[in-house]
Amino acid sequence: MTDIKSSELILNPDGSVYHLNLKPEHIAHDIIFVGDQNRVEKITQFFDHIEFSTQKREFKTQTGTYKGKRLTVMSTGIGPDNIDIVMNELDALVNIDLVTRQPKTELTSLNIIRIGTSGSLQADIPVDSIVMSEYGLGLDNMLRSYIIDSITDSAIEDAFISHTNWDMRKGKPYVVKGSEKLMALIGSDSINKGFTGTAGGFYGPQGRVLRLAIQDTDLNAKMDSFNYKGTRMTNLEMETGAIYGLGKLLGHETLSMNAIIANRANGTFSADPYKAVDELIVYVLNKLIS
Ligand code: R1P
Repeated sequence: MTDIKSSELILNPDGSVYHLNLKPEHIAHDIIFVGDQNRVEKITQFFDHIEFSTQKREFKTQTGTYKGKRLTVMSTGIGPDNIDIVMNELDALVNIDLVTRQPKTELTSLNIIRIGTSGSLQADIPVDSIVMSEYGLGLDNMLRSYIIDSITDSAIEDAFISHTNWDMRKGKPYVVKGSEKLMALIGSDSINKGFTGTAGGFYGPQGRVLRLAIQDTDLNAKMDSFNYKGTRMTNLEMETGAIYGLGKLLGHETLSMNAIIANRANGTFSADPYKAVDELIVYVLNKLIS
């Protein structure tokens, strides 16, 4: 096989991958994603010790141990475009020999758990609660640059397109399920589950109107009422669908856990969003060592 060219797999002078600034030895097998770079230390403050830290742009990484378990915490910044960078470079760290520039024959599957913030779409999923994303429902188009038909659920996609009368000029929504292995490890009966909508932007793409008119003012109401065989839309954010899609394509286990800090259905926002996130962090860390 020909080598992956320097222009395609870009390495820094020290041999680390271009955006993440990481070498293979810097990452654990279990990885926590957060959006906000300031959330990395909110997690690693609980660690026994930190062995490695780096940051380039919005991508901050720390690796250490929590109660003896080696974990990496990494900020992805905002949006599916950043997830394309993070997932591909993380995968390169474990599944491409960075010296020979050849894909490895024996592949490694990482466990990747996102601890994110999100807006609920249902009045009965209040602020400060937790949502586990059973499915990512991607309203962004990033994933469609790849060949995704084998990992997406076309029956749910068709039902969503029909229910929302989706304008296909915005691109075709995609649906990917999260890791059943990680859902079994991290989930519990008291946690809300459902479809997490992943938008390619924060305002118009999530139905927010400031000064610009949007293409479909009823979209959030239509998403609220979408129900596929008993599974409904729970929340809206900007990374889960892309993480699930690239995780499945690359062979990694992925799960997204969401602290609900806004309720779009009744217009409320958490009085203490940091507390909701802190509680989710402690919950996930303890599940990871269970
Ligand atoms: C928007 O404010 C950001 O917050 C949410 C969205 O997905 C988006 O990234 O998640 P994080 O708090 O994890 O960044």
